[in-house]
Amino acid sequence: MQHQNFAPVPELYVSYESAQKLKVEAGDLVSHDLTPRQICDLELLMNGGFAPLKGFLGQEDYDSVVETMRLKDGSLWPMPINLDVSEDFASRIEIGQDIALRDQEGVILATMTVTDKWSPDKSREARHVFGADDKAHPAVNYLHNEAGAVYLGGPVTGIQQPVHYDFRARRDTPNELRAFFRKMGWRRVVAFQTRNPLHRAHQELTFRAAKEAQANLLIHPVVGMTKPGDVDHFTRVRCYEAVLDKYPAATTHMSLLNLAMRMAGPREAVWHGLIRRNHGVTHFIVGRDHAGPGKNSAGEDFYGPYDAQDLFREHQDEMGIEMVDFKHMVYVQERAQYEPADEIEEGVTVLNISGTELRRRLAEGLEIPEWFSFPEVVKELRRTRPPRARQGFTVFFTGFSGSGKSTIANALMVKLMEMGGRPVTLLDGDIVRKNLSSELGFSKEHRDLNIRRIGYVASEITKNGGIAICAPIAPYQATRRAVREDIENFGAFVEVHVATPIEECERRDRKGLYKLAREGKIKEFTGISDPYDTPENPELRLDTTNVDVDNCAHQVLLKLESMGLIAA
Ligand code: PPS
Repeated sequence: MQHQNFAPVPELYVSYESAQKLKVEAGDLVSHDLTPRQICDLELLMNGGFAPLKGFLGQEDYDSVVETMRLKDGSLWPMPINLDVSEDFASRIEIGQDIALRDQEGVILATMTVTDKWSPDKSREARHVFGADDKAHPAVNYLHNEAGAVYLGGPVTGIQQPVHYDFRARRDTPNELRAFFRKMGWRRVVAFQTRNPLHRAHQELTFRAAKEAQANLLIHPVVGMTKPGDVDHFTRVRCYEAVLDKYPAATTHMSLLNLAMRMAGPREAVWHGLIRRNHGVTHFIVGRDHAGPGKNSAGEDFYGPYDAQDLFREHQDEMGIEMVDFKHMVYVQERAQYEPADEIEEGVTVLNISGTELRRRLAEGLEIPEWFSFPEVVKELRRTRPPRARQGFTVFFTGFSGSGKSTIANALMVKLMEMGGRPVTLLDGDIVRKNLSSELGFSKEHRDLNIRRIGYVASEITKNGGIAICAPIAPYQATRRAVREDIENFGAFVEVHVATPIEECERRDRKGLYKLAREGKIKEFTGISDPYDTPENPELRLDTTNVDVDNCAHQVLLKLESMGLIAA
């Protein structure tokens, strides 16, 4: 049986006076600007959430964690926590050098003494840690497409916590939570990890878990980084606050965890357990498919539904935290209450609304019954996710030069403006290159930068309820995917592959560029001397050969209509 251990966890911060001094000295060090994910990792390193880690992993610890889920001293630790940087930055760093770690505004949060520098085998990391080197897994995709090529490792000296302006009163370090539990006399605490809004079923299951473990309850949602496409944490926290009133007073506490999830299923569950243990928790709820990333590229689940529970159970004694199985709760209509699915007799009417069905109902503005969720929660979700026909969205055309992207995009824009209701912006390849990217050429790096800029503007337009129509070549699949992920946080991303064959584009040669490309006068020309990754699953594919522009634009409109983005 686990009981609360009230001793504080070690933090990596220096005293206030030393921090002031160190901050001034660190101003002269070479600086690394932390990515959003690294800021989350650093916060938990510094405040003891990742104890026993003392910094970003060195190479031996990394190898050992990747292959055996243990640090080289044998301590259980399932997740590599690395400071990934670019090759260019790494080439300027010597072993033994101190570097300053800055947040995105340039504030120095910590220094790190670099003890290790190496180029990791990312495919090996993906296979061991995430179970497959498959980019359908969000963390594998991150590893290959976002993370830098070189890892730096070494001990971290904490200067200050990352600043959070939102929900400050709801954020606690491990030692603050431990002190709170001590003050309240809570000796047994069961934590519930979540990245989703809580509905009645969750309330019921957490309530039951607390009763079963004879423990107080900690709702411990992740507000750092979750799965792309999740409900944003601002909305979720407002939803959690609404649900908190439904628990018996003084038995339940909510605290926000600034963790960057990896969606690594079984390993992630063990990681979550260790993090919660560091926060002074004695019990942890592990569900079916805990921290599951969804389907792999073959359409199958990455992990078995109970793999996470099995791995957790195997290690729980060593971790010092006990697992409470998540009960799948369903609503029994006859008795008007939630009950565990495995305790229900045959013949009763069981009601359930899946996550997908909930999203559909929100998107289409349909009823969400009171037995499923609390009216306050539904109200918050509806505020953030109005029906699709009132949300912003992006139509992203991609295809060869001369495929007809711009012409169709222009026709679509006019048709959408004729309908009215939302502002429409066209980000055509040529217009963008004139106004946003005039200094860029056509190397892979520059094309990526160009598409990222377009994606950024489109995501802002989408977020603010407008329609962005983009029409660049956008030849690289990974970049298109990254843009999709950014935009899907705010609204729909409709990829339209203008699949006019290269021969037809060259035959048309409207700008005379293909001729110049063939003559070698234009280098790196897409389709001639530079690659184009054909979109695998676009929302729509158009071939403009023998089809007029009006018809193509009309096909896009029909698609938008079928997706509920414009009213029929
Ligand atoms: S990219 O790859 O998405 O950044 O390209 P994009 O910004 O859409 O720019 C493509 C237009 O630039 C002209 N152009 C070239 N295209 C491809 N390869 C090379 N090397 C090149 N050099 C100039 C070309 O006119 C493209 O316009 P569209 O509208 O696609 O025909």
